[in-house]
Amino acid sequence: MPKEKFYITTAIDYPNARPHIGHAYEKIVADMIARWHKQAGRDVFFLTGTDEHGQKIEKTAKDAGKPPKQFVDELSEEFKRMCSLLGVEYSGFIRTTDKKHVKTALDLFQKAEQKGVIYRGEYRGLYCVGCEAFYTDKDLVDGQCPTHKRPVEEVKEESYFFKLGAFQERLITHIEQHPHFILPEAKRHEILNRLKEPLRDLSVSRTSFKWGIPLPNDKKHVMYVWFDALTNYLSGVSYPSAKFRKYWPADCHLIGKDIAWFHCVIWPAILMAGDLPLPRTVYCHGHLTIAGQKMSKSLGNVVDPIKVVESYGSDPLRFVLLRDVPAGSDGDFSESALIDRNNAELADALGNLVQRSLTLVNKNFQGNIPVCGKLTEVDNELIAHIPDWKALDDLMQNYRWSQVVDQIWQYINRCNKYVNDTEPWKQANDAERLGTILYLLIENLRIITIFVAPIIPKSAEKMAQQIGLPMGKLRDAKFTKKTKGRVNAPEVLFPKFAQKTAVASESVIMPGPLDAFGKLNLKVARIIGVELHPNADKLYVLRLDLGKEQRQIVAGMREHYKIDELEGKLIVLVSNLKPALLRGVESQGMMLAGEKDGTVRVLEPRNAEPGDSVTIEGIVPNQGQITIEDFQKVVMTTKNQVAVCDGKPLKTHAGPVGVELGDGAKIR
Ligand code: ME8
Repeated sequence: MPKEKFYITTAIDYPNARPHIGHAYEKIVADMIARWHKQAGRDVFFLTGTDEHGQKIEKTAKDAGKPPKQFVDELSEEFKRMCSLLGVEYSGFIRTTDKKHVKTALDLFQKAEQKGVIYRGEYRGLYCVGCEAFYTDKDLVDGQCPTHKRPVEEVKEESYFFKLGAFQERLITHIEQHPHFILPEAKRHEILNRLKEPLRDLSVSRTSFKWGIPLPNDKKHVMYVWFDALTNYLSGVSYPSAKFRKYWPADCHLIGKDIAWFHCVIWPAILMAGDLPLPRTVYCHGHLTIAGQKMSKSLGNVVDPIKVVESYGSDPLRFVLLRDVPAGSDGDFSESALIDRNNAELADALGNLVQRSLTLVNKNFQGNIPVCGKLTEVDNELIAHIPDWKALDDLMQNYRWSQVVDQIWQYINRCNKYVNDTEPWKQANDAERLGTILYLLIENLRIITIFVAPIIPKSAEKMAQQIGLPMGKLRDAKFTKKTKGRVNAPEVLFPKFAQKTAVASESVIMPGPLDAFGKLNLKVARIIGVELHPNADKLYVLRLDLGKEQRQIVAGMREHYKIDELEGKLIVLVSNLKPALLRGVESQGMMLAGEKDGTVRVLEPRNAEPGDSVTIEGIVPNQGQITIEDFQKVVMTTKNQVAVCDGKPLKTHAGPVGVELGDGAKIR
């Protein structure tokens, strides 16, 4: 019999910044589901990737001073690296700049045109660049984008439209007739409710930017990013090849709650227009918050999953996210919860069970798995607690992974109780009884290893190696009396971590001071002219020489320096700060100075030349422009009369940058 197939996809992430822990969460859940189905013997295809076109990417690449393709090439690699570090074993990684993807997106667009559901018209709308989406007045909160809380742009342009409304009735019928099409249930109700309102046609092309797939018959238009992005689920399995026919329709699109509408309404309509079958389930997971707050760049609380893995390893992170965030709900991530879960449930419960069992087998039976003797009541009770893999599989097929994780850990705890109840260390005089107890422990560890493998794959592999038995499939996760073999010496599976204070712990995983410093481009400049600001009595207007160019800046130095003290001085300029008008005079950058107890002194890059770079060892100056908010996140101070960030000196090639102030001055 051919194997049953299971095709699961995640959202494809925007590579406009490095991956954050929300991205990691989704990939970890998908990986657990995929691994589970593989262990159940199914033929699994697990697709993930990056969503690389659109105005937002075009703009971010431009700000970073890079061509868009080079920009996404670099960041897409970071998403792959994140997967590899997390033990996320995808079968395919699709990029929307891949040739095969572009071909698929165009093919589907043409199919819809041929069906007569695409027409040319004029678009008027309120566009949020952050969401890559249009809003109506009704959607806005205080006149701003409901997600990004910033103003939307009124846009008017020629556009192609997709007749979304033509599919409304079919969509409603499909959702009503397929209770598993949208999960969790609450999301299904929400979508059905929204579908009571008539659907407006969807604008599916843009002329206002270039970074996208040009339309085949009208090249001044590029395809709207969502039409392009959604078709990744087809191109990722090589539409329209035999592989595509094998895996399509997808069994599960696992996505975040914010993009449910695109997946539950727009995507099925596009598929209907292309005469393609609909996915079986769109599962909308919740979002992670960080210590109770929404993650955002402006709050500076974006957690980098790569840093978490570097500090704790991938399995503790996978475990805490699968254990603590209930399936389908929002959940919180904190480093202290990770440490707690790791110490209690990985190290104390599971690690200790393995350690105790293997030590006893090595000590009493020279490592040979003993023979199973007569079973007593306490043994049979333990056996009765072994979860039925078919029941767990049923839960997994219904995306109830939290319940599965919970039942597995209840079982692990039950095994620990068995050790405490039977006290094998007191049975040294009864070799048969001791053998039976230890047999039961090893046999249960064999089964536990199978169950935990999708959750903590790297540790499960180590467990199998220590127990000396090959990793089984799900159908092997049942008690037998026939297991034979030799165990190896136990090694620590889960090191324990000390709980830290909240502040110290944040510095491990939150972006550190040097991340903010990395945004700066600091240059040495010579002051070649000083004038009084015409409209402000605390400000000077300074003319600067930067070697290859000259600039003008406005500086609040009149209370601290006389004109002749500044003329000819070498200073440090934040050269990539967005120019701003200060009381009517343009300032093209900002000069750095320290302040302590009311005394202000400028940073002095002694013996350097105008135009030289000022940086910290190992940090490459940023080529893109920054805002004043970016600058305000940088924390710099003074130590031994030298300017420092995170304890490291700011330097030119001629040496450290001095400041004539005591330690701990504030540099701005
Ligand atoms: O939406 N917690 O990309 P994206 C959990 N390119 N998940 C989160 C999260 C959080 N705090 N923040 C975001 C896009 N996500 C589109 C998708 S699919 C054809 C195109 C989830 O990088 C989010 O819900 O903004 C989404 O599922 C995924 O991360 C990618 O988000």
